[in-house]
Amino acid sequence: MGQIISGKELSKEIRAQVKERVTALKEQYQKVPHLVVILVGEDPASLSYVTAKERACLKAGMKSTLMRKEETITEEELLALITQLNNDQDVHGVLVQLPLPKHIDENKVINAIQKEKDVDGFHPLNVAAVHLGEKGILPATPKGIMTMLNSTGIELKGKSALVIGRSNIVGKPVAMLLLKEHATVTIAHSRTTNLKELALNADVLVAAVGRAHMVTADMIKDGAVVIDVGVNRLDDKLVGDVDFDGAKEKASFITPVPGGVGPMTIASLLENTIECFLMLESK
Ligand code: L34
Repeated sequence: MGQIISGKELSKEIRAQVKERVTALKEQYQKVPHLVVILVGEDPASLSYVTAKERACLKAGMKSTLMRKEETITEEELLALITQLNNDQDVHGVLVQLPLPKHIDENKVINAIQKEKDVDGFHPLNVAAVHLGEKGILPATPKGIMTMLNSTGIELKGKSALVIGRSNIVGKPVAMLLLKEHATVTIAHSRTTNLKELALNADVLVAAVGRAHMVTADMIKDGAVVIDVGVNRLDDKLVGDVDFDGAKEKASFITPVPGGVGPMTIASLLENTIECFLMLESK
């Protein structure tokens, strides 16, 4: 049976480190990092994620503002709000929780956030940095995944890694980060015809599709490291993209849902907020 990589425990350690760094920053700059999170609409899952982000900020000694906007906010109004936050010296990070309502162009909104305040790492300039292997803000979920992989002590160099899912938020960036660590990376997606074959060859498998239990035990190579990014509601229960109970018998390491990648996303966001603070304040 594989070992469980507890995002819950690992994120606690990171958050304690963040808290210490915030104390030191407060001493040095007479202020603390301030994250502003914008939530448009009433989606209960999104609300629970942004509430968790706010709580984590406050617990780490940072300043946090949650701005809730009606579903009917126009793109123009949202862009104007972002401009205002870009110009606000008291704000170090701006996060617009996704998804946005259909009448708003997500790319336009992401592009509007000042690069140095882009705590999500979604701005094209930060995306480019990841692709070029340069320094930039890493998106929180991929960053958390790499921290989890790192915590196992396994060597990624030369390993075959399969990323299932090609989203801009998770699949694409995590593939680039695995590549940077010298893994041989394959990206599978909804049109992939030989998923099982690819999966059975993978030493590291990252499932980021958003389909409950789509990765089953028979698809997992013995001793593989399995990272489950899915957060799906199935019969009122929270489950991942991986059939955990079956998969854990074959994996060497596996992340649970809940308590896996989700908490690591939040811990990485706090780290990013400090990075943004430093970029803005040490100019
Ligand atoms: N802009 N939009 C922006 N940035 C992000 O980084 C996100 N994401 C994704 C959705 N939209 C975003 C998140 O914050 C997904 N996501 C996220 C964050 C935290 C958790 C899950 C998804 C999380 O903490 N999950 C808990 C369970 C929470 C529950 O009970 O609902 C877990 O243990 O997995």
